[in-house]
Amino acid sequence: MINLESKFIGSMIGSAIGDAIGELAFFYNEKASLEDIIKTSEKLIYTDDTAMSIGLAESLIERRCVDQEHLGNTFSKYFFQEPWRGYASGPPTIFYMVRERGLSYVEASRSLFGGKGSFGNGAAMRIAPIGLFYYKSDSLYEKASLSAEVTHAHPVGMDGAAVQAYAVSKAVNLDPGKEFSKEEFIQNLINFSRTPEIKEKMELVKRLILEDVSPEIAHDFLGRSVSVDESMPFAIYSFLKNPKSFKECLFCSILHGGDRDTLGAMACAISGAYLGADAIPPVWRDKIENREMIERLALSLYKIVEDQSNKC
Ligand code: AR6
Ligand code: MG
Repeated sequence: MINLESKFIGSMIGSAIGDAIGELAFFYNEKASLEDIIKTSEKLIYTDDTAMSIGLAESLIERRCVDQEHLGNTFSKYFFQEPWRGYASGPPTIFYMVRERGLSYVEASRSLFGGKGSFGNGAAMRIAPIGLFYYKSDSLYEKASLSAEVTHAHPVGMDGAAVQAYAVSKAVNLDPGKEFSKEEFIQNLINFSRTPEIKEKMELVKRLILEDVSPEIAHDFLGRSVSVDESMPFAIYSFLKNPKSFKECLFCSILHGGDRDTLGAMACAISGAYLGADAIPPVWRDKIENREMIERLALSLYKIVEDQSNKC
């Protein structure tokens, strides 16, 4: 079994790399041209997915718990510092509402989209730190939904994020030196989910994997929008289709259309948590911006978990 530090780092840095390379794939959508541009790029630049994941990790480390107000403030701080990272409309709307109208983050989040809250994939794309921090905790679902609710209050937005966090935690617990049952992995996610929308999509992922359906067709079935029930399932599919290779998992997740940066961030958070940091091509790791900071955050999360000094 590889060490847990490597799994924590692999998940956090892997997700950042998946995000950055996924974003490039919007412009270079063939494997060869994408590999060329990665080679010639000096730096890999991540998007809002990783900016928010960094915020989530920092808040967990500082508060040792999911503290919604602190978490919202941390997200907001990074948004106002770097608003160009590619945020969709929801989170910034919340940050302005809190700043200008004095609402709490959860009140603002619940008011979006006609009072239904967001079911975008923005809570799932950033959730690796929760999957790591609570990787052996019974309260993972509750913590994941609390972290999601700050910006994504729709039940499907929270459920999709919780299932993505659970996939990361399962991947941490698995030994990459041994075979695992894909059917059992996906069945665990089905049992963990709490909305019919996500459960149904996870059932579909199970069929697509067991019947060895190609990525093109799988993506047609699962959907290509930014809603979490149409993107997170394809990230799970991409991991299960390529469990032994970080690189192939990434290419599968981002080269078939859809919300490429976020698909890369989600699929690679799981792959990195399973395979560990050494499975990531070293040149990619060297090129990702803020590598040291992200890896330091992953190690701090690990230390808190191992010392059992998390407050809840
Ligand atoms: N009703 C209708 N449409 C909705 C609803 C709803 N309840 N919820 C979400 N949408 P948002 P995110 C649609 O704005 O999830 C970035 O590029 C709506 O069209 O909460 O943080 C990231 O990198 C809305 O604009 O943002 C991700 O790729 C959209 O879903 C992506 O955007 C996104 O929801 C995630 O953004
Ligand atoms: Mg993004």
